[in-house]
Amino acid sequence: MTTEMLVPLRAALTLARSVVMLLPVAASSIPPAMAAELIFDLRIDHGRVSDNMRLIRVKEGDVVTLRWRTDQAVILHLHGYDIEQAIAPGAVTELTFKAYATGRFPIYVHGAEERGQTHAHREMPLIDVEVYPK
Ligand SMILES: [Cu+2]
Repeated sequence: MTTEMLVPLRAALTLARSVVMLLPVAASSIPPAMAAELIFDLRIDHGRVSDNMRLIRVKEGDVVTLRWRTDQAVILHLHGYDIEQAIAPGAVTELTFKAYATGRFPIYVHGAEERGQTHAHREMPLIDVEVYPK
């Protein structure tokens, strides 16, 4: 091997070493859970959401936005997280929450008589949100 070939090789090794030393710093700046911001578009027609959108699956820590359209004014209730959101026709209404709790959380359409945290629903949930551990 000639000296002319050794010089670029040594430069490459030095560069490789400095890249390796930088890696731990770069890795620590990446969030460990890789939480995502997720958006789901949902449409209510006659009090129902189409079957293929009736189950929303996310991971713990995700920031979830449900973008609602509806043909009639309703109040939605995300059980467990206990978020109520009124939605009306002619607009897109966003319901955003951070999925900090794992489990299955139904969203029901509320009538005037269904208020507060503890109540039963006779009908099926509009959709279910499933939050999986990270
Ligand atoms: Cu409810």
